[in-house]
Amino acid sequence: MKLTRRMTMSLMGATAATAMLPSGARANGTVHEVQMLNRHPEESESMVFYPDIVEVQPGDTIRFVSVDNGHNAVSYDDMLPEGAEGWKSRMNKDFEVVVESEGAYGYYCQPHKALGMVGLILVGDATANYESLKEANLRAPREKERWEDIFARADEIVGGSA
Ligand SMILES: [Cu+2]
Repeated sequence: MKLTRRMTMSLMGATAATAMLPSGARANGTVHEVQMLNRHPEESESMVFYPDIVEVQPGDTIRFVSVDNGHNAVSYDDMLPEGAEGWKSRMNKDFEVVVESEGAYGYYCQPHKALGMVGLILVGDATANYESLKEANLRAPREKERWEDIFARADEIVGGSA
């Protein structure tokens, strides 16, 4: 059987990608780690996801790493792209979610939501629902404050790609 150049390339690509991944991981997509921490490594903030903004591609994996105990990661019901599934991880456990839908995803730590332990995932071109996240229902002042800070930084990213 004769292989076309394109077939050969895709076979090689598949082999290389599979070889680099740990067993059980998806064949496609990159894994991005988000640490759940009691203290920010560089700033004087406590109870943080680090980094609190990640830019990824559809099919990538977000791995929440339980570096410090007492945290989890839960998606906001009103901060998801249309059709995307939410998640809720167990306390004190590492957790992985594969983000398939393009758009913006907001999430929080259940015990520290009111303290502003929140984060944002931008998947591909996030413009479809990004602005709608700003209308989400936030109750705690510290939670609002952290989101304002995140949006100020994310505006640069989302605006820049439009
Ligand atoms: Cu927490």
